[in-house]
Amino acid sequence: PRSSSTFYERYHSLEDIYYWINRTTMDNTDKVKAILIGSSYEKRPLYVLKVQPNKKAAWIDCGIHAREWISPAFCLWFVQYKRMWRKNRSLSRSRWGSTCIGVDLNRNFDANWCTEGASPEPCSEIYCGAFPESEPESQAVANFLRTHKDSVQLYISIHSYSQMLLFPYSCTMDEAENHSDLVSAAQNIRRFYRTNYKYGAGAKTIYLAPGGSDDWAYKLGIKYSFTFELQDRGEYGFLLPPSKISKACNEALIAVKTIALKVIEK
Ligand code: ING
Ligand code: ZN
Repeated sequence: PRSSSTFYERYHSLEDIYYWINRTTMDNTDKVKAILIGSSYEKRPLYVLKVQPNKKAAWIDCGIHAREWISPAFCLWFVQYKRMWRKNRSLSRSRWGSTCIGVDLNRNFDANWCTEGASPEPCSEIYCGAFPESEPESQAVANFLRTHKDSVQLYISIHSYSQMLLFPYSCTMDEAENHSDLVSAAQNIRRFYRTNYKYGAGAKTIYLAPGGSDDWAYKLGIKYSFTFELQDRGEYGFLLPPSKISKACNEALIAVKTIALKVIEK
């Protein structure tokens, strides 16, 4: 996944929204505060959510009309958006004149750069940047790997979520030249997991995504190149609670060990 957790792509009962308000404020005591400002005719509490407390503020209300379901959904989406940033923070001007922030660093590498599965529009969540390695972050990674490519035999990029082990290619539907090796490495890992992980070439397993770091590293000559999508499968999505960190990390650790052993053995 790349934009939002599935929770925000559904409508919720009032009871669920109260629960969400509670959790959002508890998990972000520094950024979000709930202020009780009254109650409805039917005696249900009315809350203001104060986000990123500042002197100057804007008021947004949602749900004044009950049948306009998309309206409260927007308020949840809006509050969530502030901490659901994906891209880096660079400024660029869109064709339409508006200024948008951020390049998707995992679309900014030189692997079928900015073809289908990426966007040339600066406001997009999958904006590829003005040219390959236009961003200091992707440049730094690429420079380091170029310098050290003879000693680096394994490239791993960690993302979340969805519980998957992905390998080249994501930038084209073509099969990697050592596809069967990559498959058997991934299968090997799965045997040690109790949690179920899907695996496969990126483009065929999730979606076409050019300009990704693992494809670029592969093309550079690092024949074992993986993207891990860690836990979970969408229950908490990007906001995996602290109590689940150790399980998610221990799994990833086993995976890294397993792959590393296999690569060294070659
Ligand atoms: N997923 C990756 C993304 O950038 C990916 C999937 C893997 C794309 C490898 C390209 C190459 O969309 C997440 N979670 O960001
Ligand atoms: Zn990611």
